[in-house]
Amino acid sequence: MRNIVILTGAGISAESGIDTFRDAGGLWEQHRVEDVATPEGFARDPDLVLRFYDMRREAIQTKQPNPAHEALARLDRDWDGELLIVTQNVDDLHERAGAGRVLHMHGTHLNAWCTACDARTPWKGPMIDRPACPECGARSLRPDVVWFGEMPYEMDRIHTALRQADLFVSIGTSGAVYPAAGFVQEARAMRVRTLELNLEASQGSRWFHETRQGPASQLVPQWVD
Ligand code: BJW
Repeated sequence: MRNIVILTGAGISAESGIDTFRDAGGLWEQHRVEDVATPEGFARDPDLVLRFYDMRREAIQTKQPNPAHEALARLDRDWDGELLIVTQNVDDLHERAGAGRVLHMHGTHLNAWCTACDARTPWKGPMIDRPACPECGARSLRPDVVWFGEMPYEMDRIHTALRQADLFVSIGTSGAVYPAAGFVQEARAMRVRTLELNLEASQGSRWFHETRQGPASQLVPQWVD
């Protein structure tokens, strides 16, 4: 076995203290998805959306990687075959644990995106204060994240990695959001071995060759080491 693609979701960061979306008490119980995670919601009430992401960004900055992120960083360091960690998370805990081969398909809380000139620049200070774009000066910054109805990033690179993979591992994701939720079927169609590590059965569990249930901080180091 040479080539591994790993998909991670909010569940891998849950034990670092970052809220998931769809679990009890998760973000979608506190906020309406249509209001804070769609371009239409942003157009309707930008202040609400900018406050939501300022709050999320501040919270993420105070959190630390957990043993699951650390185990994947060890794997990334030691694995001399191809490896790609495709994360749906906007946090940077994979990188802070030391992983290098990470792709953020739903964007990152580290960047702002200027809707006037299309530049991605480091996100500095609360966006609710409407800082100017460092490239063009317009006050048109939004979080560099992918909302419903928008195209996730680097899909070509992900499809290529899946086509070349020997193993696809999904960690801490509910399998509720496409296209990520469809990767397991894509992998199976290419005869790639598939493994799910999640706290509980997910919407996609039935598609995996093997599923293991439990907290990521235990399951991921067990799988890696
Ligand atoms: C633990 C744990 C522990 C807890 N240890 N585990 C096909 C069919 C139907 C619909 C569609 C389709 N294709 C596209 C769609 C529409 C839509 C979609 O999927 N809708 C569904 C709701 C049905 N998808 C899109 O719109 C996507 N775009 C797209 O497809 O573009 C195509 C296009 C074509 C042409 C023109 C234009 C576009 C974009 C989706 C963007 C999602 N964005 C968000 C917000 C990102 C920014 C932010 O962070 O705020 O991404 S929504 C949110 O959900 C976030 C997440 O990345 C994503 C997935 O959530 P995740 O990570 O799975 O979290 P949870 O909370 O759902 O699950 C956590 C899991 O962890 C649970 O299972 C727990 O049990 C587990 N867990 N503790 C281990 N300790």
